[in-house]
Amino acid sequence: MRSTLRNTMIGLLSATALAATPWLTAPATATTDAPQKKAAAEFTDNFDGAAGSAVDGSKWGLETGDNVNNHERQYYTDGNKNAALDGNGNLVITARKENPANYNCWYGQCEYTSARLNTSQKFTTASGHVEARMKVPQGQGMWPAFWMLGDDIGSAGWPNCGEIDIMENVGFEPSTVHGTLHGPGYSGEGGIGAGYTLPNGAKFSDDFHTFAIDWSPNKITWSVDGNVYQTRTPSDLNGNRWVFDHPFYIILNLAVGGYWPGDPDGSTSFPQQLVVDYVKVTGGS
Ligand SMILES: [Ca+2]
Repeated sequence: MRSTLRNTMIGLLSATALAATPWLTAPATATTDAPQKKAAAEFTDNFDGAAGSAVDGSKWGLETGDNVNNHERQYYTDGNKNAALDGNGNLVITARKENPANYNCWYGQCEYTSARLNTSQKFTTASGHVEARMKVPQGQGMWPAFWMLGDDIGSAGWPNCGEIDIMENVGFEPSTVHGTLHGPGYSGEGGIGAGYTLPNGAKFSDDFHTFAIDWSPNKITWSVDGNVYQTRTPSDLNGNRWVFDHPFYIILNLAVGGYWPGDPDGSTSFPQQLVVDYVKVTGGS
């Protein structure tokens, strides 16, 4: 996402997770000291469930609030307000032009609602095949993303914790997605990445596609529908530090507006939907 929801994340962690579970502040020595004894980290959510129900709380947490870091325009809500199962095996993250509860954003009264989910405190991995199958929305100002942040963001901060953007799409580029690494010395506009463009002017919003990384020590490759379009190793970082050697958690969100996509305009229809068939991780560690 080229930046993080730091204000909300820190608020969420300190106010909720850390207060409720003080053991989280202890070093995770049991897992990090004996990786050879640990089973491969696996994660699957096929988003099966009744229409309208919220996501599985054992797998996902919802981040709430606004995000001034990217100048995003939406307010992220909790429960099933903007992230719900559709009853057909999909998670639907819906961005609406509304403000039903007097939500306050960095720019004043919020203009939009949406949702942002993560597996922080629930699932992390430091390698493996990380994949989602999804159909993105289409419209000026839309910014769907499937990405990962280093689990040590609370102590190391961003970008030292590392950020792996598996898939980002901005509304003014309907045929292209981006995969990017952010870390110390290569964050924000300096992120290391590449784009993948569908042939013949096809739009990503026309159909479902799979977006994945294959992540091993000192190497990450990105693919769309199995087509590898980018490989990154420490030699790509211009002498900067590779920070993708520790556990990361997964994030799914649909941002509205911001520095990169620009804001919605008269051509943008609402509601907009990011439809996710599944998220899975195999061969993780
Ligand atoms: Ca599914």
